[in-house]
Amino acid sequence: MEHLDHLSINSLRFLGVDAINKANSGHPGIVLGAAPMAHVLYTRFLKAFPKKSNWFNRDRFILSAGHGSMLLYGLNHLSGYQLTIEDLKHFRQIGKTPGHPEYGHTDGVETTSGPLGQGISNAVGMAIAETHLASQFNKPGYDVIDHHTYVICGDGDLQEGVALEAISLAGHLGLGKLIVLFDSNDIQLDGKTDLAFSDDHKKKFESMNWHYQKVSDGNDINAITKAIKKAQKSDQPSVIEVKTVIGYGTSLAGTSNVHGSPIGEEKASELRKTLDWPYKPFEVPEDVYKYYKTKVYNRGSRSYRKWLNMITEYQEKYPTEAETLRAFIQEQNPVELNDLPSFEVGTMVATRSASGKVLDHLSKVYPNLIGGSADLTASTKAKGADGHFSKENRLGRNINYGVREHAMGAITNGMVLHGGLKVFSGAFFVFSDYMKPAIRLAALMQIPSIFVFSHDTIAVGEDGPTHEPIEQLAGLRVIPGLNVLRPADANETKAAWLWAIKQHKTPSAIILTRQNIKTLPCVSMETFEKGAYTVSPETNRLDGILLAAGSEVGLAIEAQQVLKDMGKDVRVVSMPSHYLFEKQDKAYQQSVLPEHVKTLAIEMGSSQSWYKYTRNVYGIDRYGLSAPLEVVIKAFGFTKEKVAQAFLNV
Ligand SMILES: Cc1ncc(C[n+]2csc(CCOP(=O)(O)OP(=O)(O)O)c2C)c(N)n1
Ligand SMILES: [Mg+2]
Repeated sequence: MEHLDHLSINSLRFLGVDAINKANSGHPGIVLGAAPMAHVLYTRFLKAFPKKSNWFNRDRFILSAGHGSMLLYGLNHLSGYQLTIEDLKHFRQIGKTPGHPEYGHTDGVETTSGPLGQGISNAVGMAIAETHLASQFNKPGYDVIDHHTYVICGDGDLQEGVALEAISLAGHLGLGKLIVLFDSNDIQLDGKTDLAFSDDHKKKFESMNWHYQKVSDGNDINAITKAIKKAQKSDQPSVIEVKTVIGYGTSLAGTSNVHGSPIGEEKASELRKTLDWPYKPFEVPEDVYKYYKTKVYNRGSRSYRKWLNMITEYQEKYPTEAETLRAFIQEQNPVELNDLPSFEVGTMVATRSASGKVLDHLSKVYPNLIGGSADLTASTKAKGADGHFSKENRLGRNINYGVREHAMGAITNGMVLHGGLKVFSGAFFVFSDYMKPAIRLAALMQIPSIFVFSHDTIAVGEDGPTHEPIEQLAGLRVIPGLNVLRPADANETKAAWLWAIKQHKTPSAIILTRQNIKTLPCVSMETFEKGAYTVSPETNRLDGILLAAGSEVGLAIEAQQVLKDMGKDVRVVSMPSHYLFEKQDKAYQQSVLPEHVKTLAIEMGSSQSWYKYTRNVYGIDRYGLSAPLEVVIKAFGFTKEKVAQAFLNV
């Protein structure tokens, strides 16, 4: 091994060991074992310019095994990202070096990783985004979009279902520029992987249409280099299983004891002797900084400049494409509510159908809108334009996920993180449970993924309780930073989409009906954006309020009439978004839902999320039934008469 490589790899190892010791918390095992492969990747291959960390055509690198965050921080510090040695000294304190990598928090971090399986699945999304945009914009001699997506993952990542879903899809789609380095150390938290795992990685990956290679010695940087070069040539996604020793060099090497606890001062001194490391904690030899400056920073700078020159020529030769690319990257939003298809008041339209129509329209206005469903396109109507995205048709904007909801969520996030695209996914609402970890991460990362869900209540009917959401609305509404939009009709559906597509930092879940519902008097964007508004006012005096969302708004309006006939003058408030309503000032909130006015919240789902607005909730806190929808709805008392009676009973 070249002297400088040796020195650099040990710098990474000791930055990890010492920062983790100082924090008295962290995962040194992976840092010690995987430092060589990470070093090879950065110094030989990674095309990124640390000074311009958001350069659009950079290679993406994802540390899917996010518990190895100190490896990423070490690499990014040496490479010249905005991450000082002081930041590393504050590992796991409030600051730039949190326990697991956090997107938007630390320069050079491409995604939030740590929940195992998510990072590698995000990477599949990034690789899809790259190849889609490349096919759209590249011209002979002008590969303006041309980068790899690299991943380091561990044993745990590859045990997760979400990763397997994503890997399977990546192989099917032939994402050749996705390269995974697998830190294969046969150890995980609880002990040896063979406690719970005996798959044959080679057979598994090959059967999923991946290019598989093995490097038997994780310290053999020439073998790793060769393998990555070979992987780059494959038109299949590649995995390189690199056999490593967890906690390399320490007396705990090869055991799970070094997975997730600091090795301590004593063992760190021993390690200094074993690895012949005369330097103090956080002392990095100047030659290592110089080496990274030459190999990563300067190489990246040259690639970046070359790309800028290419883009300048591209702009001259292909001004239209160049302008479109610019608009994609800058996320421009040209649409207003009136531009979208109109739905006549009084007509019966399922909000999933309205959503499908709106989406078709938006796909025309936004040539960068891409997405698809998890084998439910016909049901969710969440379908992208320009045909199916496939190995043969990279321009297709409809992604067939198969029945892989969880990966769909993570891949959606990955495409959004890549940039240049607006991305949606579609599934049955009840199966949002299968996607929850990815939805949560979208919210945590503050990225504008759009999750479309249809079949929102017991009105699903015959498919019965397995398919009838109950607690899902409450469950999603409590995710901080996620806007759950439950439109009351076709026009609110339009507004929901418009809101979602204009976001830069907020993910949306748009919750839609399967059944036809009445189109209500037109909503304005202004009132919709307030989260709740009076959709049908009281006539003279305010005897009470019926507060509802989704299909129950129409029902509340019918119940309002029943109550009127009984001499009660009530207001109906539609609340498509708790999230947006919470953002309004007290005065507005009070004007819509005055205190001390009898208020009944109505929703065909868990009562949980309504108690902050009223003590009186007409909800469903048990599972549904299998029967025709009219029968089910009646059985649960969601008729205008029953609702009116419930109001009177309050
Ligand atoms: C979804 C999820 N489940 C559990 C954990 C907790 N956890 C973190 S690392 C780890 C073991 C992972 O093993 P491996 O990937 O082989 O890492 P190594 O021990 O080799 O560093 C576990 C269970 C997690 N981060 N994410
Ligand atoms: Mg392991």
